[in-house]
Amino acid sequence: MRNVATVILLAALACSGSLVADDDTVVVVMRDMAFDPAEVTIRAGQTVRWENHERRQFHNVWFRDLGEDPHPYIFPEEHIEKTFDESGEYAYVCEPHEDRGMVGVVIVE
Ligand SMILES: [Cu+2]
Repeated sequence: MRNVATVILLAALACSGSLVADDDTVVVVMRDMAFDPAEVTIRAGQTVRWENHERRQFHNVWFRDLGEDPHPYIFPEEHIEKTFDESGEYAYVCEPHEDRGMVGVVIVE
């Protein structure tokens, strides 16, 4: 029974591009050399969690415009989180795959 529930949960996750882990966390999936969804809109104080759902490929998240250093690589089944306290548009890239279009933006209202 538990396995059935797990399968249903995984199917639900696979079908939804964007999901909310809880009221204060929005999930962006890294898969197929892309951020999904590439654009998320959140409220100030909410957290974005980037989850790597690739089978083998690593990625990272780099808010270059903020003057930050690139985050270390995030490998499959790993994730990172970042909380946004001020409204604005925060563009980011995956440093090793920016030239393949792996870019995203967090809009904080
Ligand atoms: Cu990447």
